Amino acid sequence: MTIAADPYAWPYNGDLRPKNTALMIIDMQTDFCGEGGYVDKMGYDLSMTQAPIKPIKTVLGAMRAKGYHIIHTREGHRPDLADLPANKRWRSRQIGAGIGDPGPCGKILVRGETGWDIIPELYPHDGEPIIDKPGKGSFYATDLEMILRTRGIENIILTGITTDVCVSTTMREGNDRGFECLVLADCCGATDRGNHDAALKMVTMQGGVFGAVSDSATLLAQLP
Ligand code: C5J
Repeated sequence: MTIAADPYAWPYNGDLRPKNTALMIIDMQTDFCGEGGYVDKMGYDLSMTQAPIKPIKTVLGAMRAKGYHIIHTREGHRPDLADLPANKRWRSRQIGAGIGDPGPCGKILVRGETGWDIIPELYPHDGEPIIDKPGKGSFYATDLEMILRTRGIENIILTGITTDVCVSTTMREGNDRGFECLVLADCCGATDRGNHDAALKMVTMQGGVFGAVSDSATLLAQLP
């Protein structure tokens, strides 16, 4: 069982089952795709980070129905900001969206605030793990790897925002740990079209240096 993908039919070994495969939905938070959130405050075009909402919703519904593992992530910091590196805060203030500072959706990227939470359209169901992470990668300073290994998950299908930052970092981290990764191009979005395209192209080099790239229509047509 495989999904048509670039540069190879994924997964590499044809072992694709609900029990060994997870859909990861990365950082679909108001702060990254909603009005008044972090990305909006930085002045970027929200339409690019909102574009994947619909295709993710369709994939999520199909994979839930077939019994695949579903895992969500949120980027954010403790309310006391003890896990916010000074340079991360400084840089965000340079662009007018200081992490931890008040905004229209509460304190930017702070756990418990309105802007930090996952958007209602894609809100997790009970029993679906949510990984709260302080950085861009979903493995760093979280229990994601332990959850994946405990559940016997070998394959990860990546979706979410942003393609070039948190999705790409998570894919690289997962790939280095031996997980077989697939990213769905139309289920991701970036704050810049060129960066979105480049992040996907990078995956396809060297025979699939981080895994493979497909899209939601192909997945939905071929998912066992
Ligand atoms: C960023 C993310 N772009 N979720 N975070 O800072 O990609």
